[in-house]
Amino acid sequence: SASLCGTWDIISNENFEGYMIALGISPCVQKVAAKLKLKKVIEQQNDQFIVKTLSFFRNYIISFRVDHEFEEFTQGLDNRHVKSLVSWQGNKLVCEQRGEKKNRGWSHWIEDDKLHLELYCEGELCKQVFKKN
Ligand code: RET
Repeated sequence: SASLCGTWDIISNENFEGYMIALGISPCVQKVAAKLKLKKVIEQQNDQFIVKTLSFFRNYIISFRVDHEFEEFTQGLDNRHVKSLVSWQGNKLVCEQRGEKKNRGWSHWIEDDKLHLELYCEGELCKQVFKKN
């Protein structure tokens, strides 16, 4: 399937607010975060990924190996410790984040030259779309 690699700029962000509320993000941070022009930088070497979520306000950077569970600390986000497992499900790179919050995770895929990201937590679904920079 098409590569996720590259530098991506957000063009739509549906229900980011609901997702942030589900995570318990403070109202002040929500207000700032809702307006951010997020950038994703994704790098891949074989089964190893680095995903950078960048903005003037805060950056969130993770690296992981597909099919290898890792301890993720969601620093600057909701500051929780989760056990994360990323795997390929067809053309989608899917992450399950096990921890205090139920039904939490995300999935990334390419569709029509756009990067799609769905973020979910406890019944809230946020859909973000990015175009190649
Ligand atoms: C920001 C700003 C502060 C508040 C929130 C944020 C959300 C970040 C998210 C990052 C997701 C990253 C993923 C990486 C995959 O590899 C922008 C740090 C809530 C949702 C899915």
